[in-house]
Amino acid sequence: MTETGTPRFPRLLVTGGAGFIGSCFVRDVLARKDGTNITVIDKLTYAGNRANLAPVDADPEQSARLRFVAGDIADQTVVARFAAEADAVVNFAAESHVDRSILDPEAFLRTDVLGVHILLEACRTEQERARVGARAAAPRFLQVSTDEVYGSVETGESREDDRLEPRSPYSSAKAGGELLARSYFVTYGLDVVITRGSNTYGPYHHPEKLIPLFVTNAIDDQQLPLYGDGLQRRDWLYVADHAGAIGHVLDHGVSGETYNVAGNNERTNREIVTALLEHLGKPWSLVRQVADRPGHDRRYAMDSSRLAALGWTNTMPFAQGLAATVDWYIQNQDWWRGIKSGEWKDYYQRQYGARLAGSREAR
Ligand code: NAD
Ligand code: TDX
Repeated sequence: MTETGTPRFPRLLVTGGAGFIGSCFVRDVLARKDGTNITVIDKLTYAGNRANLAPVDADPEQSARLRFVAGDIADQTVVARFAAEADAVVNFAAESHVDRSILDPEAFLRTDVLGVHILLEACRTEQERARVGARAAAPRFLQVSTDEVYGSVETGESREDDRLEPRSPYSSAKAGGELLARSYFVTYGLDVVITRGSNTYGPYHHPEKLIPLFVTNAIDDQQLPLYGDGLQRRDWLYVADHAGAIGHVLDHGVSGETYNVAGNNERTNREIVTALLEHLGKPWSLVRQVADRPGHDRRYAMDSSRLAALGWTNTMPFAQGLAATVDWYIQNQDWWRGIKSGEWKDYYQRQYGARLAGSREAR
């Protein structure tokens, strides 16, 4: 947003806007009621859910400023059409789950690398149109990346200029996507900014990920499959803080720069599970120690002073965010029970069947 209250980018193309973080970004930007119009392109994979935008549909003023396109970012025709009408492109679209990338990596390359390439090419076409006067300015491109591109960080905190050492098919594909985005800044002078966010949690989080999986399983008194010793460490960031930081970088980020978005809430997985069970009033005996994730990154931690210098700080205290998240899952059971059916059952069996059969009580 500019100082006059008018949006810097009045027409946004938001890819992956029906997913967890993308839908939060769309809901929050439209709720500002500053006149921003958003086109969402989302393939509606197993992780995408049109219902994540229901709060927008419920308000006629907001829904009039949202256009939803069911489409693939790797589809050049769809992307070109909507990039032509956008002042900025914010790319949330991705295959995002590490465990699925271990089971089946190919979809990750297609969306997280090739999809980014198609989006960048569409922006490059628009840059050329701007050069010949067919539009006012080239679109800005924001690539949503992840702390996982640094790989496992045993001590200290990753800074933006550190080496990228991704270790899973997911994080390697994400690193490929963001390096490609950076190359379009260097090579073609495209206006590119990149964010690397920490492990994000909050409402509308697909129940395949640690926090929503364990909360929804525990509500049903189902076993909680903790990988290995459970002493892996993650830095947790509330979803509205992550979406807000992305909006801040979109508006204020320096072209060509990358910004870490840390949560500054480092916890072991065991600490997370203990807190969830406590809030739900459920026993630790639900927790099973299962075979570890292959190549499991032990720890992520980032320094986000560059983002702080740009004027952004998180606002959600961790205990409050976690409590609000657990309560949301208690109150929105239709949302996740719908997801935990159909394809989900096959996935769950593939991912956890043998693991749980060979599990032992977690001490
Ligand atoms: P998500 O899996 O919940 O949502 C991804 C969305 O992208 C879904 O709506 C899906 O339908 C859509 N999508 C997938 N492939 C597509 C394609 N080819 N074309 C169009 N749409 C497609 O993911 P999320 O947790 O909301 O993550 C959003 C972004 O943030 C991702 O780029 C992810 O790598 C990154 N990120 C996530 C976290 C986290 O903890 N969740 C942390 C840091 C960064
Ligand atoms: O069943 C489980 N048991 C378990 O012990 C699951 C699903 C996870 N875990 C562990 C693995 C990790 O140490 O919990 C931790 C968190 O796992 P995930 O929720 O799968 O997240 P992670 O692998 O850390 O990746 C997340 O953060 C960075 C997002 O899924 C990525 O999209 C993001 O880039």
